[in-house]
Amino acid sequence: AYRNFSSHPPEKERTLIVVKPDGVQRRLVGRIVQRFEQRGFKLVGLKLLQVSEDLLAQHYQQLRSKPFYPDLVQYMTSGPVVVMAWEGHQVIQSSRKMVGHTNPAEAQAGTVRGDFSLHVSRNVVHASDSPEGALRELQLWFQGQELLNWDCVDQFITCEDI
Ligand code: IDP
Repeated sequence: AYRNFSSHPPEKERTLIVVKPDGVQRRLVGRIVQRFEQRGFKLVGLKLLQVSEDLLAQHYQQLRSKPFYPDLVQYMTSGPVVVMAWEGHQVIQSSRKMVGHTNPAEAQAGTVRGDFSLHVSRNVVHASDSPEGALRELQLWFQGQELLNWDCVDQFITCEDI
């Protein structure tokens, strides 16, 4: 396995991506999923859910004292979210780049936020920002058995060579 990467083996890193309520309501789920598939990442967890204020308080524990926190809670609980776990080489760093700047006005074209949003209070998507954050958030949003390990049917042709 990974014979073509002998000096730089790919890392099996995982991250949490959440399509926020505005993304679900605006029918952006498919296009966001498509970007991660197209990049070559592997989907290892996926569900639609209504977030509780308690889970959100844990997820955004570092923002609880911010003046915008009440609005953030209202936003994030305004409808269902799609929660995903994606796996692949440097997926945490790459997905932050794919998602773009927190403030869509600063986000580059080609990023999810830069292509689909205008305002920081409706910025469509969440992506974990560090290995520690990704681990913490995956454990918060997913039960262990909801994250699956699986192989490509064509792994001997393509998947090893991605
Ligand atoms: P991130 O989502 O890019 O990691 P954070 O600073 O962790 O950015 O902020 C979390 C979320 O809080 C943002 O994605 C956005 O939805 C919301 N947020 C951040 N700053 C503001 C603000 O100044 N006004 C309103 N909402 C904000």
